[in-house]
Amino acid sequence: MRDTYLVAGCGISGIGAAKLLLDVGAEVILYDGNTALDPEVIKGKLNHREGIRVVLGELTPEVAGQCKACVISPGIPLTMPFVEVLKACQIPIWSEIELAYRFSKGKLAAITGTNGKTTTTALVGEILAAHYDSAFVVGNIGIPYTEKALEMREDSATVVEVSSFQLETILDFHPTVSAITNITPDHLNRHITMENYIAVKESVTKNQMPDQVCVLNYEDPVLRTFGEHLDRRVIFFSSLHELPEGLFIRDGRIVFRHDGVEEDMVAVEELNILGRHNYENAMTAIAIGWAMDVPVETIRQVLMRFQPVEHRIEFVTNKNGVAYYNDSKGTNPDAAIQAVKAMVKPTILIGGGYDKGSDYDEWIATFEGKVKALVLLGQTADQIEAAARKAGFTRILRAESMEEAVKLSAAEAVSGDAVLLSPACASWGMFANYEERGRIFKELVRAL
Ligand code: UMA
Repeated sequence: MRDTYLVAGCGISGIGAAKLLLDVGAEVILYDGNTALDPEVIKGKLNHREGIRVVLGELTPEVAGQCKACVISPGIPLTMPFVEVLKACQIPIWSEIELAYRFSKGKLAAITGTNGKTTTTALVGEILAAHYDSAFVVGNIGIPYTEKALEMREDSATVVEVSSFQLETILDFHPTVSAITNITPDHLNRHITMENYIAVKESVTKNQMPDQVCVLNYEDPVLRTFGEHLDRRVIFFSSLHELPEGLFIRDGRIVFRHDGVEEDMVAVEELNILGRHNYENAMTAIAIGWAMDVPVETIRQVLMRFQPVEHRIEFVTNKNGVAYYNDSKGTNPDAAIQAVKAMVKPTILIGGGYDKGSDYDEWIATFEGKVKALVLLGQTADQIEAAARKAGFTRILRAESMEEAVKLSAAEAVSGDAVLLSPACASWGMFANYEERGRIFKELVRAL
């Protein structure tokens, strides 16, 4: 008889997991709490027509009891009532990355951390692709690991971006190389305490062997202590201190000291990604690339040509000592929060656009001590201004067009500041799409 698996969540992880399971001959019960979903639409996303059932709303012990294991999507908290049903039936719960790991092959690098993991994952992906014939970039970055796992070979090299949500239910997940970029408070509504959140991030290395590499940020107090007591080959990187072993910046150049040798990697000025956080991302990627057996010269070449993703905290240019960033892809408050968090300089923020009914309070709460002025445009300008004033933020300017927003921002900025377009709203109404909005912003900035 074929094994039956419960796949919880019908988003991209759930569809990826179901496809993998069907491909290897299992039966799948796809479960989702949202009763408004259409089972036929869900089935239409799968690669098989047989062996699939869709259950929406409540999960009964009768259904749960038929399953060998439940593969859970990252967005589902373990406090959901159906998880209690699974526990009562003693059904093991696997993260979607756990399932993928069990079917994947080759070398695996896993990157987690609060910030910087997507850029680092993309950079490591390019480093791996430059050396390996078969390289994959998967995980929280947007391509479910389960979508690609069956394509992997013994000689493949994969980098997976892993979120704390995905790590909560790993069992045997065992990367060849692991990395934690940094840990600052995030997702505490889900993990409840900082201790839980830290423990879940640190678990990325829990199945590694003592001789396997874990890359950690020396400037993060939690990770420094963790690394100092960790029974692994720890490679620390530091943006502030010269380290006896590991990666650091000396005289504007990234240096890698290991096994008694000192490699001069690259001048930070030669990188297209800017800011201390990005130098940290570059150092993480170097350590991972090296631990994944990519020659140092190949890593160096990729570092010098790597470009940030267009419209995602993309550095545009420096004008009069002011750094301009295009984050037009920040089309919702969550994405825009990441952009504000990534800024290391006092920032003039351009926001506002089409109204999707979002709530801006959390976004505004991240401004503190960093955003010095807010330039608003578009349909949501009134609503954002009201929310900002309620939170005590008062340096607010209004613009009728992107041209005016860029001019106002340039006038407001002084040398050493940054100007960031990260609207937290869609572009519709003023632009065809976020790409057009970002391109126009960049043209206006360059013409200043
Ligand atoms: N659902 C339930 N019950 C719940 C919650 C959700 O049934 O209690 C159902 C929803 O009705 C929906 C499905 O679950 O049908 C959605 O599953 P999901 O939220 O896990 O979303 P996916 O589409 O599978 O995308 C997930 C990640 N999403 C989250 O972690 C919230 C994506 O990360 C990831 O790219 C993708 O898997 C592939 O690995 C996004 C993210 O926001 C980008 N990540 C967070 C972050 O980066 O901070 C962690």
